[in-house]
Amino acid sequence: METVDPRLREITAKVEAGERLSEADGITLFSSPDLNTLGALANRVRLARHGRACYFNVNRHLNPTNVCVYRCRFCGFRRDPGATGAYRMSIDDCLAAVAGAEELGITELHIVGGITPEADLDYYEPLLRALHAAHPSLHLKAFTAVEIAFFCRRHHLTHRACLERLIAAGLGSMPGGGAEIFAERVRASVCKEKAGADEWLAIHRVAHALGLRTNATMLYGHIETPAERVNHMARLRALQDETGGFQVFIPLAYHNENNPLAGEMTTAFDDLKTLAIARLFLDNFDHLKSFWVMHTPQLAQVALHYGVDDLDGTVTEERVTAAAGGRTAGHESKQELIDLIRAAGFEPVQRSTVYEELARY
Ligand code: V47
Ligand code: SF4
Repeated sequence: METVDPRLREITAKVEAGERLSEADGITLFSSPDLNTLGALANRVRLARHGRACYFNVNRHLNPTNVCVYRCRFCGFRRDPGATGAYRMSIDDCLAAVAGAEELGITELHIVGGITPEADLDYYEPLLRALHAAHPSLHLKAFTAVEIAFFCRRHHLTHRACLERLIAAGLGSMPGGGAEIFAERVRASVCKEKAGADEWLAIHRVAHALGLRTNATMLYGHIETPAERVNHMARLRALQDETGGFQVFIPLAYHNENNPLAGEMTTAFDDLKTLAIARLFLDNFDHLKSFWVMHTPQLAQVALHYGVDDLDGTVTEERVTAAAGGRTAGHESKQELIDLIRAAGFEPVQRSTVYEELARY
């Protein structure tokens, strides 16, 4: 019995010849049920790039405020100003949350928050300076391009001037959030207030020009079509051709609790397929991350065989996924991460935020 989808033969040949996949190829891959052939191909690409290494870091998240004046329909994290459960941490609250980080082996703080005039540069600049002064060895990975766009509007700054100020205050790199799906049709429906695709990409372009490494995400599994997922990746690939500044691509699986969109959750089949296609399509991205908090540690282990080479980190106190129903959004210890990588047949490599190797286990 024929088990290989014949349409994948041509695509396999292209990948093996080092030829770039077209958007049409990407759409074909999404329409194929042949996950094993797709996964095996993505795994070959992954092994050629990284061998059996699986990267992780020891980090914690800091979400200084959940107050947000935007209303993304997939978001369970945001609160209206003054609503029950709304918070904004003071600088002292943030310092207290991060106290003792070095003793716990933490090397990175991932800082993102809601969009509110109460958390503009007048709030964040002193916060970064205070964190940097108290913890000079901690890498501050902070602010999605959506937050940067908001700071620029509020303070009448260019993207460059805003990023320069934040770098001077201690910013070390930028996370990849806020990208969602670039297609205007989707943004108009699920996140119409936030910075659009062009501005998201423009901010990352400037960040790269200033020497900041950045990450890129895609929030999938809601109202987008396969073609819109592929086009999202194509736009990232084009910018990466220009700058080379992206470190990693992170597909984020939509979670459906406490948010107005109330869609279906993604299936493991779709998660693995999306990761494998990303590995094949984004030929100029070094790393592919399964954010285990969203995919679950169990699926993240399997994903290591479908193109993934990075499991993010220990992720202490992540709140965005938890708010939307993530059951694993707590804290995975370093030893637990090492054990689950080993059990999947890979070699745990602790990395810094910018992918320097810190230890191999
Ligand atoms: O921008 C919001 C997404 C992002 C939901 O750069 C949701 O290393 C799923 O960007 N279901 C924040 N996702 C998280 C993020 C991230 C996470 C880990 C590592 C990195 C990195 C970046 O989470 C938001 C949005 O795209 N999100 N609501 C939801 N219901
Ligand atoms: Fe606000 Fe971010 Fe939630 Fe959108 S995803 S509503 S910008 S906190």
